[in-house]
Amino acid sequence: VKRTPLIAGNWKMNFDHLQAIAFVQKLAWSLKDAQHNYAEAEIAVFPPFTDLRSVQTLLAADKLAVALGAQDVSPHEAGAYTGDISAAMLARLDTRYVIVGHSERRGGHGESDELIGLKASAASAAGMVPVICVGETAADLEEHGAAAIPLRQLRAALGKLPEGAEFVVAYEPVWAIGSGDPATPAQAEEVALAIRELLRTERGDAVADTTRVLYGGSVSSQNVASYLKQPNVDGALVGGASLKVDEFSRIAQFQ
Ligand code: G2H
Repeated sequence: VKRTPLIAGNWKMNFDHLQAIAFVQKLAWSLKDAQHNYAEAEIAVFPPFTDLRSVQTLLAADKLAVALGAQDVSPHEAGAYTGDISAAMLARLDTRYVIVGHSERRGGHGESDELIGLKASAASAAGMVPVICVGETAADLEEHGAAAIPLRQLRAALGKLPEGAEFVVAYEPVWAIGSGDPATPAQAEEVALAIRELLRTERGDAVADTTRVLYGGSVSSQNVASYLKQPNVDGALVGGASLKVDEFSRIAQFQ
């Protein structure tokens, strides 16, 4: 089964809306210069909430084949949730993807497996595709091995996500994030394969064969191709290296 690779740039808390506009314009030129073959990979950027409107407008005007993603979403539909952003609000901005369960939210904001499942479900109900992040810490790795914690996290999220919902899984070992010490391609493949096997048991062959499993954690233009070569790795969630136009553009042309 052929899965279209997804190259996702997670900007985290970087770029105000003016910087975002400048970045996306440069990215558009860079990708056009390179005559990037969009059919081969899907590219998405995940700006902070305050930049989404500006980036949406630019992407629409430029007819650029770059999808828009958000970094988080409220599990609630609407109402008295100060500081939250609803899935409907994001969907109205042509947001296609929503990251849920990034380790910086699991760790830094105490988000539970259950909450992350509810967020995935809210995104899906609004017509978007959740990018469910899973990954083990260095201590987890030592105690349980690589796959156990990611699989527990994914199983919990799937428990809240209705059958038939499209989703993406991003395997991001916490010890590899922003550390410059990425997982080896073989390590990424081992967990990606375990994830796909879990999808097969939980959701059946069609979902297991078509769902994209990304690797994230210190991905760069130097190493991206080595991950994409793995049979069960279908793309990358890129943080630090997605903030430099030329570097992200090279990553997007990983072939
Ligand atoms: C992992 C990744 C993007 P970085 O958080 O989600 O960040 O590429 O900086 O390790």
